[in-house]
Amino acid sequence: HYTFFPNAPRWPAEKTDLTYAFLPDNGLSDSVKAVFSRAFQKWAAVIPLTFTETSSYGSADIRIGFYRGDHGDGEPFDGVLGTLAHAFSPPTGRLHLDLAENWVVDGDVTSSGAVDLESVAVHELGHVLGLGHSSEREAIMYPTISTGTKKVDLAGDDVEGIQVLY
Ligand code: TQI
Ligand code: ZN
Ligand code: ZN
Repeated sequence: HYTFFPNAPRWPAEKTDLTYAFLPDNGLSDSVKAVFSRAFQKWAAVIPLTFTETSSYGSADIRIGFYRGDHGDGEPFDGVLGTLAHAFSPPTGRLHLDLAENWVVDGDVTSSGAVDLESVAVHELGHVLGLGHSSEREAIMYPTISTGTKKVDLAGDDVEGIQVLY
């Protein structure tokens, strides 16, 4: 079953068109940006919110960046595997990924230690929107994923949870 963060924070009701931006320093490829675009659309398909990329990082609602080790928010990354990424509850909009991972973008995720970017992006966006972890193994918001796995489609439980919030 789905959960929320304590006190069920969500993006404010009057804010239905959210913007997102990528950390300019990362110089991300179009294929990485396309993965996030697809991940946003999974959620946008089931709730009345839209997500639009903006180039003004400073004023974006949701800020996405890859960082290594200690990056100043008290939640340092730990190198290969362990923590892959984290996101903060609404309306913070921070989504950080560990630069040290062997990220796979649209590719073969079965090689050892590979982490599928889209699977992690869909999961972290669930946190950005206000979902906590689910007890259902099929859910995107289930707290673990096997390495070498791709899981990018929302389960009924994810949809129910996000539709309760929005
Ligand atoms: N990162 C944890 C996660 O996103 C960080 C975390 C732990 C967290 N508890 C939290 C974030 C509570 C918000 C609220 O769950 S992780 C997976 C999964 C991670 C794990 O690196 O362990 C995914 C990131 F589910 F696959 F194991 C993304 Cl998809
Ligand atoms: Zn961080
Ligand atoms: Zn999580």
